[in-house]
Amino acid sequence: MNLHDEAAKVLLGNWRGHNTIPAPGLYPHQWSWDSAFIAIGLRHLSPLRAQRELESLFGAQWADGRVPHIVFDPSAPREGYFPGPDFWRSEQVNGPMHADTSGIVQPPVHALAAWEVFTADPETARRRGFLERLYPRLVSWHGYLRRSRDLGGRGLVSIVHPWESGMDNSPSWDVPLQRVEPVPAGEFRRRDLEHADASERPTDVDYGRYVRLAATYRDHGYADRLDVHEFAAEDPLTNALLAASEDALARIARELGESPQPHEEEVARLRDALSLLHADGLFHSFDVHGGSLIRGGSVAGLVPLVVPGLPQAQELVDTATGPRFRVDELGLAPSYDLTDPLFDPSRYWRGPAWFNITWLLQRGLTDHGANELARALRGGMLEAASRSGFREYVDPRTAEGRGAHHFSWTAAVVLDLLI
Ligand code: 9WN
Repeated sequence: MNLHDEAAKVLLGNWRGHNTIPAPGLYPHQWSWDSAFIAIGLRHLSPLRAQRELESLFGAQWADGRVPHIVFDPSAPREGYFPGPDFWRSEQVNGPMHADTSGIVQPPVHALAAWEVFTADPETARRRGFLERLYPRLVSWHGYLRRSRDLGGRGLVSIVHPWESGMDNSPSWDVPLQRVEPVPAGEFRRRDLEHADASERPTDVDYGRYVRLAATYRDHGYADRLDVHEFAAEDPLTNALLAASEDALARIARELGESPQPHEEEVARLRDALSLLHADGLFHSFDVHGGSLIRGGSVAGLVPLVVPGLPQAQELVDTATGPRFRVDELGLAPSYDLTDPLFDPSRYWRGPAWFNITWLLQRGLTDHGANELARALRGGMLEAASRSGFREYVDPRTAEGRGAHHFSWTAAVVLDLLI
């Protein structure tokens, strides 16, 4: 089988009727930013399914506009993933008729995906009213982030849980997490370790802190007030993807005969606000409680390359190709600075290369005219996916596979790169 057909097999094998799971076993439900990347690949196999992927996610949107990070599949075992629906108790906020979901969010890459899905088959999308129905929901999603998550009052979105970054155990969170008292490991049961090697996952202490933060949020009715959240960070990846998604909303608005202007203004505003996070050749998260930048080497700091017209783009290219990331040589983006003692090539977001992030960088580099480097990343991703067999992440130095097998967004970005 060639790489295209193998990728299609992974993606179609993970389809569950209305949406795609990230991977069998470890992730048996629908995840928010996974669905966006999945839709970007799936549009090449079935534009209709790609539309449904996003529609099913937004079908579980909360009344306040938030798009939950997990939508639980009622036909999957209730205890198959921890923390499951009995932990999050979303029905206490949304009522029993609403889908069971988590109460936190993930990076807002959905409008960007919606536009890409539309372009794959505008005729079917127009006939089905795909953008007409999704546009107000996307606007309300961004409105939630802008309105309820500017916890630092600086015009940037704060994430309130490491899971919201999508980069759960990134070393960026080590310092702010020190303030959080972990729930003892005996008080919850980790289901992830039934499917993945413990040396490639977060530690029990990490999990204890994740559980504490999520339970506190839940016990306050998912209220977004700084005194509820012990963890609050203005993350460059979240804010950069919001800007890129606002740019996509401007295109969507134009297609629908609406004014793109509010979205264009929002892109410009976020581009300026992001400069608050810029130092030493890349962007950093800002620890709202600590009142300072978390200086380190997370690849999240390179993701602002996806922001159109970013003034610091050349600096980011220099950092990406310098000793800390060596993306030109590796063809992949390590999730953490290779030269930092905290770099770990196998442990999740502390070093391994991930395909969605490398895809975003490749896209941003193309937009900023760094075509040769973008081509190197394309080649690196295709080779690593083929060699590892669509694993969740890989050792950035050897492309040896790590984490889950048959991982959906790995297959999705491969399909997108091949077409
Ligand atoms: C918690 C599904 C998700 C991704 C995240 C990744 C991982 C979950 C977990 O898997 O997180 O949300 O159980 O570890 O870190 O980026 O969306 O693929």
